Amino acid sequence: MEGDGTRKIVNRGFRGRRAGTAVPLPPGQYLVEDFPVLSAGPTPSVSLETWDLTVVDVDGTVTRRWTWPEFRALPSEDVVVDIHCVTQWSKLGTTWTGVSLDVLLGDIDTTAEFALVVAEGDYTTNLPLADLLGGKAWVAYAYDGDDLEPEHGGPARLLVPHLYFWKSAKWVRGFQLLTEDTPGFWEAVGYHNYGDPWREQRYWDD
Ligand SMILES: Nc1nc2c(c(=O)[nH]1)N[C@H]1C(S)=C(S)[C@@H](COP(=O)(O)O)O[C@H]1N2
Ligand SMILES: [Mo]
Repeated sequence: MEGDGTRKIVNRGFRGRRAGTAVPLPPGQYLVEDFPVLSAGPTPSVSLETWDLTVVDVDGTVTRRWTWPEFRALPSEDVVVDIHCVTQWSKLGTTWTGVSLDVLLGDIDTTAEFALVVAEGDYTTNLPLADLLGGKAWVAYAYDGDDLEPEHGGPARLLVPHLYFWKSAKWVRGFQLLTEDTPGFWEAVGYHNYGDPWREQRYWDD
């Protein structure tokens, strides 16, 4: 009897997906099959010779720094995640390779509760440190098994799929750890400070 019950549940889920009713999509989003490019400015040309990734602690000291070869030598993982842009497109089942923020920030002893993510150009974005930890965020350097293309943030970008995709800073270069939250590029001009797509936190008042 137990075996029969299990089989029924599996079959129900299978039929639901085939009928297109079981695809999870946050409110107000629509599906895309292509991969749109959204950048506030031009795609920077980044030299791997001078590239580094730094973590700056609350007192301004550089507590961690990796060159490109050092970063690439860190343990990485493949992740398959759904991404949700605030301009309402969502893309399901995207495949990335990157280094977990648990690896990058894991053993840092800090009083910080927030981070300002800093990218090439003037792009920044803020989030609670807790949203970078616990298997929720990566610095990704490959998409679908290939080097990350420059327009999508190559050589490396932040990937924080549980928040709107503007939090996933392309061309990421560092993390400024903070005791007090500081709005980033989009958060300062009207986009939601946290940006949870499932609660449709698009703008300040949402
Ligand atoms: N440095 C940087 N990162 C960025 C952006 C940007 O303009 N500059 N745009 C954000 C926004 S609004 C989105 S939706 C995604 C788009 O990533 P994609 O171009 O790879 O689709 O990158 C985010 N990260
Ligand atoms: Mo976006």
